[in-house]
Amino acid sequence: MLIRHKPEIRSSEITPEHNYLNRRGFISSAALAGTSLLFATSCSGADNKNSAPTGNHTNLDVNSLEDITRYNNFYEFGLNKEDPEKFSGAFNASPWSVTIDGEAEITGTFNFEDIIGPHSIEERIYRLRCVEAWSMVVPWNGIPLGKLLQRFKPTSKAKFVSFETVYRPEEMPGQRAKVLDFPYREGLTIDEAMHPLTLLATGLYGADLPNQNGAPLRLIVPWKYGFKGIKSIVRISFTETRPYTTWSDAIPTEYGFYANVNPAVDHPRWSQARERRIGSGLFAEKQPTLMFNGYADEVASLYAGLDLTRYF
Ligand SMILES: Nc1nc2c(c(=O)[nH]1)N[C@H]1C(S)=C(S)[C@@H](COP(=O)(O)O)O[C@H]1N2
Ligand SMILES: [Mo]
Repeated sequence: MLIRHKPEIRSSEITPEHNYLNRRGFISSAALAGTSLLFATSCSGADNKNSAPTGNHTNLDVNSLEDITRYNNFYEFGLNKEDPEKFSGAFNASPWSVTIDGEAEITGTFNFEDIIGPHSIEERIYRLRCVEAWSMVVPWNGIPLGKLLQRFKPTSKAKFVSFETVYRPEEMPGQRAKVLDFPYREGLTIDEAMHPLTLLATGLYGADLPNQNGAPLRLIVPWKYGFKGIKSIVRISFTETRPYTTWSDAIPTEYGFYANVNPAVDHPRWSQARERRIGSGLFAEKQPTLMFNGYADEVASLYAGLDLTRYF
C-alpha cells in the first residue's frame, strides 16, 4: 500500500480563500466577462446551447433513473453493483470543499458553491461505457471542466490534471475494507481536461447527484472508459508530470492511463468489441462498441501519432 498524505481541509482556510477570490472579483461574472478567457457565453446561460458542440447522444434511449442509481461502480461503498445504492446513505456531500493546487496562479480550498456558482449548468446526454463491457446512457448536468479550470489560470507547466476522491473511511465501508489503494485518483492530459466534451457533473435527471453516482461532483469523459469518471472529488491538481492513477498504477497490464474506448484493443481477459446495454434485458443482443465511444470526430486528433495499442 502506498503511503501518502491525505487532503487536509481546515475550516480556517476556507473563508479567507473565499474572501481573497471575492476581493479579486474572481467570483463575479462581471469580472469574468472582461477577461479574454473562454467565457464569451459561459455566464449568460440562455444562448449556451448554441455556443459549442455538446456531443449529446440525442438519438440514444436514456436509461431509467432506477438503472442509473442501482447499478453502480463505486468501490468506496463495496464491490457489488447494488452496494453503492445500499451503503451510501450515510455519506454526507454537504457542505463540500475542493482544493485546487499545483501549477496554477490561483490555488486554495474553495466551497463547492463558489466553484460551481459562476457557471451555468448544462445538460449532456452521454453514454457511460464501462471497461467491464456494459454501458448506459445518462442525462448528466454539469459544467465543462475546461471552463472551470481556466479560472485558476494554469501555468505553462501544467501538462496534466489529477483528481482525488474524498477519503472518509468512517462513511465509506469499502475504504475501511481497503479493497483499492484509496483515495481513488485519476488523471487526464491538460488537452483532455480542456476539451469541450469533458464534463464536471453535479447532477443527473435534473437533480443533484445521488451519493452512489459521486455526489456532489464527479468527472465525465465521454470518450473514455467509465473508470476515468472519478466520483466525489475533493482535489484537483495541475501537474507537470503524469499523475498517479488508481487503476492503471495498481494493474498496469489491464488498465491504461489513457483508457480511451476502443473496440479494437481488447482487455487482456475479455473483448472490448461489444457492450451490454444495462436495462435491455438478459437476453438482448450486445451492441457494437464505437471507437472513442462515438466521439472519434471530436477527439481523435488529441491522439494523432500515438500508438493506441501501446498507449491504451
Ligand atoms: N471514487 C470512485 N470513482 C469511480 C469508481 C470508484 O470505484 N470510485 N468507479 C468508476 C467506474 S469503474 C465506473 S464504470 C463509473 C461508474 O459510474 P456510475 O456508477 O455513476 O455509473 O464510476 C467510476 N468512478
Ligand atoms: Mo467501470
